[in-house]
Amino acid sequence: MLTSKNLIDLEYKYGAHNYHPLPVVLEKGSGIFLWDVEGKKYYDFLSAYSAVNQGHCHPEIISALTAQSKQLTLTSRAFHNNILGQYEKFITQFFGYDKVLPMNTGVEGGETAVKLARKWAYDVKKIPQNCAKIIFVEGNFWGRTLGAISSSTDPASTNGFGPFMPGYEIIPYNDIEALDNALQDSNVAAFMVEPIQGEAGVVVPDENYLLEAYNLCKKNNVLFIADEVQTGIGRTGKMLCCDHHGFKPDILILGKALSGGVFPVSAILASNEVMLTIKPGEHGSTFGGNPLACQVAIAALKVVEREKLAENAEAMGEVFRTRLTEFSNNHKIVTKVRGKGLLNAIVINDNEGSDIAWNICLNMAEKGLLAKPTHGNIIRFAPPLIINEEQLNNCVDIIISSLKEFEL
Ligand code: IF1
Repeated sequence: MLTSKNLIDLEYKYGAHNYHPLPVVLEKGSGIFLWDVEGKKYYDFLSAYSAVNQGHCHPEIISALTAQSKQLTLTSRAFHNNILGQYEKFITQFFGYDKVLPMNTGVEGGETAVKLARKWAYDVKKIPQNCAKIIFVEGNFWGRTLGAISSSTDPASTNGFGPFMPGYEIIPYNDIEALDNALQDSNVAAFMVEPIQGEAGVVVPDENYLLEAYNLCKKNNVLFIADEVQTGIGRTGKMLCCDHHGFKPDILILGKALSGGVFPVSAILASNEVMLTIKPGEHGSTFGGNPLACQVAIAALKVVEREKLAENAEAMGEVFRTRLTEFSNNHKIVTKVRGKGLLNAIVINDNEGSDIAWNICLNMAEKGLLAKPTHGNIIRFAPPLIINEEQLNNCVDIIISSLKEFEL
């Protein structure tokens, strides 16, 4: 029987060293729970970075996966398959768009959105060829490809990977005046933004920022691209985070929980005017729109809707932030509590370089709760959206008990 240590050693010896995981080796997941190879049980408070909103191995998603897996898994798009059209109708009506372009990972969703925006700029807005600009914000994260890191302001994402993609402009997040100024350039095709910045540490903009940004884009004939790969599918207390602000993005990017963590599925949704600028043979992917992914995504979305997971995220998030804010008001170790729905984070009172947040996460793991720091002193808390109030309060008890052990 291979122990956690044996398995970690195997990864170290034979795998790339492109991650620094917590020293926990998981072998089973169900609902909000995970078990390691020694049989220790944990509450999952990361949800694979919001890919497991429906809970681990949700039975309805698994049965959709297994049924289709015995029928047909992949044809490529060289031919039609009997599931794709039904999925495309389902998801476009579910979110209220004309069309969907199916891909696999979140970053492919971002790359597709950038390509669509450029095509639309040249074909519809009539921007001169190769002059289209996309506006991004500081602190953004949309994946690891060269197209994605070209918009990054995080040295850990960019150092040593240049040269970078031209046609990008980066402005401060949550700064309407900066966006207004950037949009004066008639060559701007689109503004791409996360409604809440996940990787940056669950950075929530001012309440009116997103709608004002959207209205500025409309005024300047610029596409608003919402990267809802992490905030979407119920995570922030609405089906989409943009739903809190009363507008529909021109291009919507979904991923992660679109499959409930069961399979890589991403989707880009847009109007006919935008989507039909890409012609046959101009974009796609081997696995994009495969029947397995389509069935899994239909099941995953139905679960979120029928189990009212967005509503539960809203309610449980209030409980979480209320208790952690009350703790923070009376203990110096936590300087800030922020988030929306069940996408939350606490800022630990230390300089970014120290490893208090890491040690707090190790301490919580000992106590049976898994979370991981981002950017040194910020700990993100994002449990599956199925968590109930009793379980949530048990988890907050664990979190507070660990924080108290590191009180300043
Ligand atoms: C890893 C971070 C989170 C994303 C948003 C697109 C993507 C992501 C808003 C790309 C992916 C993942 C990547 C994953 C860890 C996780 C992450 F810490 F890396 F930054 F969530 F914050 N848009 N985020 O958050 O989607 O191509 O990965 O499917 O280990 O790199 P992807």
